[in-house]
Amino acid sequence: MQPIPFIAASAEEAVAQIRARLGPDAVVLNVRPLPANGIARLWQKPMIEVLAHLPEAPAPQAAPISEALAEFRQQLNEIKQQVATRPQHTERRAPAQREPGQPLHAEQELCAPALADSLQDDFSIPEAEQGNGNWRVGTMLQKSGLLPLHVQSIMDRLRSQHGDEAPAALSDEIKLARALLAKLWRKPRPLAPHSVHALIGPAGSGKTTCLCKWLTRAALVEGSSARVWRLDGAMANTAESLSVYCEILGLPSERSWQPGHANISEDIGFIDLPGVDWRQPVALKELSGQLKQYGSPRLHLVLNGAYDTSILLAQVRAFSALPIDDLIITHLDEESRWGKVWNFALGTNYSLRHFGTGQNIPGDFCEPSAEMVLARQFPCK
Ligand SMILES: Nc1nc2c(ncn2[C@@H]2O[C@H](COP(=O)(O)OP(=O)(O)OP(=O)(O)O)[C@@H](O)[C@H]2O)c(=O)[nH]1
Ligand SMILES: [Mg+2]
Repeated sequence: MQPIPFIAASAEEAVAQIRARLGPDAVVLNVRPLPANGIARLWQKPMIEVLAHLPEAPAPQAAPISEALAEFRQQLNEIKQQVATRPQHTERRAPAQREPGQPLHAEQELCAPALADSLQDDFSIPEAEQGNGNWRVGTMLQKSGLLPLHVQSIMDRLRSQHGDEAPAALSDEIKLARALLAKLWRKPRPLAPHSVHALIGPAGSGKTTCLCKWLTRAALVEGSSARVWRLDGAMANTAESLSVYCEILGLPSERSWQPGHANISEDIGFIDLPGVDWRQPVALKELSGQLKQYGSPRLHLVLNGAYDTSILLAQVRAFSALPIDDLIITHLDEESRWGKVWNFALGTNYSLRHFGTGQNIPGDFCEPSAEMVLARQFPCK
């Protein structure tokens, strides 16, 4: 649906307009102050323009599965060429059976026993399929970003539930894997009313950007009252844009914390802090002490999802010294292998609260679900 501009004098007025026209599922794409014209600006209240739309169901993305099949096909072509250049081998082996003119599917060809036999010394089984009988979905899971450890645990469960013999069709294997993964998804805890939330994490992971997105959703879509603290840490918090953004939304933002601030009358409070060097235990200890002064707010660890999984897990381990509630994964617009997020779901005790999928404030922000991630991993059900 095309974005619709709403012009209002306040955040509350904008919410009322958006709700009346688009309902509660509306997503805010942009907010900007409107300049008052001429002399009228002396008495006119500044207006804001809010762009909102109703998101459509995400279009299935064909890339990951077609990439996997393209790779299968490429491997197959290489195998065929190797067979063609070895006449003795092909004489000994019977060709795979098929009707004349019937197209060969890559997976059928790879599974044809005669062909597989003839290539035993040339064709190594992908790591994810070793010891997994004729199940093929493990390779797909690994290619979509799951660590081999988690792939193996999924494959072990699939085989113990459904037997060593994989279903004939790859699509049925995928269905079983999807159903199993969906059961392993952990939902984040509901937010307590009047709670304060601190977004913490490594430098530049997208904390302030996410805070602005979350704040706009809370204020403009859910109609909540909100309050923001932009606080310094070991480094100064230079995110001036956050204060400007709060001004546009007409929300209070403060630069210092006073005793008693933890008991807020607003529906929700947000603390923005500068990034912390997660490789330095001292820096994490300092952050921990600082957070205690703020009455131990709810902690959301913000990580750049485009980083390598080994770095992400090392960051989770470092920050787990703090009482983290859940994770927010950003930069997913820069990552095609969304299967990576299962490494958090399966390899940590944390749930995933939000995904950031772009630089736009306040758009490109969503509450993830197993279905959403699986739809990206396996666009064809
Ligand atoms: N592509 C993309 N860029 C993002 C996303 N989230 C944030 N960014 C960009 O990443 C950069 C850092 O974002 P910030 O929100 O300032 O990060 P931060 O964690 O607050 O940074 P520090 O406070 O300096 O630690 C900015 O250029 C953002 O526009 C995202 O989901 N996708
Ligand atoms: Mg910041």
